[in-house]
Amino acid sequence: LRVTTFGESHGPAIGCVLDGCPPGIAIAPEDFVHDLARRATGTSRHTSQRHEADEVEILSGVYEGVTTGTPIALLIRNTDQRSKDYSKIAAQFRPGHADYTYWQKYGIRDPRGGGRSSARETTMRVAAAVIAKKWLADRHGVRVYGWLSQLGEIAPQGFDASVIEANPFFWPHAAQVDALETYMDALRKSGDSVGARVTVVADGVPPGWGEPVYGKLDGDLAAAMMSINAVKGVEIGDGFASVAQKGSVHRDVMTPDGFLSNHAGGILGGISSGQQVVVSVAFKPTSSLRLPVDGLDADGNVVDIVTTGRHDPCVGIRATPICEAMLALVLMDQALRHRAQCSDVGDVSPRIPGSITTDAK
Ligand code: EPS
Repeated sequence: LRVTTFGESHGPAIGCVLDGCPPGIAIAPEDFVHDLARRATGTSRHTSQRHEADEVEILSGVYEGVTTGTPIALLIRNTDQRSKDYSKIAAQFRPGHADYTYWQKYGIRDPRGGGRSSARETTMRVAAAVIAKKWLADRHGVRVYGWLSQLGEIAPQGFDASVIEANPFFWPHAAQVDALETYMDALRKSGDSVGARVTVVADGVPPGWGEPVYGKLDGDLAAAMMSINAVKGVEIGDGFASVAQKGSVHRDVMTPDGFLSNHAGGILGGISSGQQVVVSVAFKPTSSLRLPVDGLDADGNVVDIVTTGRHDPCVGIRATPICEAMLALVLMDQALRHRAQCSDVGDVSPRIPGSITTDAK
């Protein structure tokens, strides 16, 4: 499975091509609405107030409502990219922003709304993954979902999966939502931004997905998550907490009824174990701030930089569907590779039925 996206935040349209998808998956334009709305800007006062229609046009690869096996091309026309004078922003480099490294690499500046470095690019990842999520669910009973597992220094004080979709933060503990609203209101008024952590999981992944050395499931997941704009870290299972653990604690004990823990995050030796796959992703605080700061202009002079516009004070708030998307796309890719190489093997004994009580929280 191969995915690429194209388009700029303030260009005429954004799109993706999803190649290598099996034929026969039922897909209609309505299927994209739910996940695109979950990721969209302007759905609460805590995100950018840009209002995009995010209406998907299926250009190829689907005939009479089902995928044909040929490349699937999806397009979304930008509808709320305000035209403005880009000359000032084009002549400056914001500290912490990719505009400096794009310039160093290409020697060409596309200042229209951040171009490819805008979070707008993630729209098409979510669109492509609608197909992957559907295939994983229908074909393998795999369910991918996630939540915001840290906002700045605030961590959830409880976990109830049923409340995640009922608040603008994808937060798993309803009693804290008012406090998050207050925190975000103060942050927005201050002109600053903050980082966040997103946790995504996949239930129902069978054992055996992933290549043992090159193309490890965890390696592919790390690369996929790191390819999202603003991501600075990825953990599988206990991740960096494993550093302080003893082996006698970290090992997930096997019983005929299930694993007794899931420190490994459902992946052993690059291959899924049949437990819940658990990935958590660190998002940096966004760099487009109203707070003035010294930056450089294109001639190398120090200049005062203040970014105006409709920016996210915490891009992690709407990143849960984006991380779900990358998890689903990687799982579908690995499932297809496993089917290609190992479909003759069948189930081998003993097969442990996942974890007993150890799903991520
Ligand atoms: C973004 C800045 C804002 C956001 C944008 C991400 O847009 P603009 O370029 O118009 O200022 O609205 O996010 C989206 C449009 C989106 O769909 O996610 C940025 O700087 O990353």
